[in-house]
Amino acid sequence: MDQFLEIANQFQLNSKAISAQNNYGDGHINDTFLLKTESGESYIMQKINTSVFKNAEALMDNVILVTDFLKKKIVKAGGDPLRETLSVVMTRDGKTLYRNGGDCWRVYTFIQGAVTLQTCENEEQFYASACAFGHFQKLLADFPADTLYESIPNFHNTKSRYLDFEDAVRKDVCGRAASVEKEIAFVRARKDFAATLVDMQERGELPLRVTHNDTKLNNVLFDEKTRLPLAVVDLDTVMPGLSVNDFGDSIRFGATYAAEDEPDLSKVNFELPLFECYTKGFLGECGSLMTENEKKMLPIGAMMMTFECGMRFLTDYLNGDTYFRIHREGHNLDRCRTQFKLVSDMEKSRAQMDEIVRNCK
Ligand code: ADP
Ligand code: GN1
Ligand code: MG
Repeated sequence: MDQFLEIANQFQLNSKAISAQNNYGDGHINDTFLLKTESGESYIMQKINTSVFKNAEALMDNVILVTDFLKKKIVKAGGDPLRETLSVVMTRDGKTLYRNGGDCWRVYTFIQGAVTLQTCENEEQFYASACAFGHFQKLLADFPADTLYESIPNFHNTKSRYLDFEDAVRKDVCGRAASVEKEIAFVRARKDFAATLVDMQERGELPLRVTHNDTKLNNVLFDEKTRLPLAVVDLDTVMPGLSVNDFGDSIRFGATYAAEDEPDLSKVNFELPLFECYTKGFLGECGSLMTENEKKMLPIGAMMMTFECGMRFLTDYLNGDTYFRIHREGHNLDRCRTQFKLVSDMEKSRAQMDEIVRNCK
């Protein structure tokens, strides 16, 4: 504890940090702490996972560029720049990060009076999250993409994710491949599908935009009282990407009432009404910026992100759980299975998904 307080006090807090609560939130990559100070303020302190984010300084430059840009737009629209996006707290010597041995730390001011959801509770909230991510996309439509560092190269390149998966099967470092033959076959049967969006982007049929790239429901803060969306957080992967993938990653996580790691697959069902209200909210905010191709490919974006994420969980399971934080034996396999169940459901609902998108345009 003392060690964490010592780190916290390297930052320009309003007063001395007196407690640091670990495991705040439910992220799989960084370590999040809730700080409290002598004068009663709260802050979010994070240990950045530097094996995932290779250049944390460049990553923080991105966060500053994006949040400065957003703050100007928020002020123009009459909003509150301290609650509607993240605010970085600098170290005492004016840096965005504090390095301590091999570890790398940052601090954000705590956005008060907000809640996050770990699973979707109802259609209204999912609709609200769609408006938040759609609005985020709209606000960043004129952000200069070439000023951004690519924090994780090939992040949503599903083709290269497929090659990583085959590599993990071939190496089978933990001897787990034999026990997941069914899941391996599921991925292999969709090898051509994996290339669909990457190929379209390479052919110029889908534009690169500045996207969030990690549009999980728990990366939106909702106002505790009004339940309206307040801020989009977790800006580590804001970089050029596909709009359909931002749409799709939200559907993957939120268009079901089950948790991402639900072990009982009978509870994991893709919910078309949730898909419909997300589509309405997202297109309502940024549909006018999107091309016809982008809109047409929204259902594929949903299937792609769900498939990709399941494949990443399986790859990590085969590699010995070195990327995503796990809390129990077989956790990544459980996560993989929920994703593949959702992909199967979506494949069966494809015609209805297309119809919903057509009706929302
Ligand atoms: P990870 O990269 O591990 O997902 P996040 O940046 O998403 O970490 O933070 C984890 C959780 O902490 C979020 O889901 C949200 O609930 C909460 N959180 C993050 N930043 C803030 C903030 N500035 N104010 C209030 N809560 C925050
Ligand atoms: C990770 O950091 P977090 O938990 O918001 C991952 C996403 C996955 C997600 C699956 C940098 O997101 O890509 O979709 O887990 N982030 C990174 O829940 O790999
Ligand atoms: Mg997060």
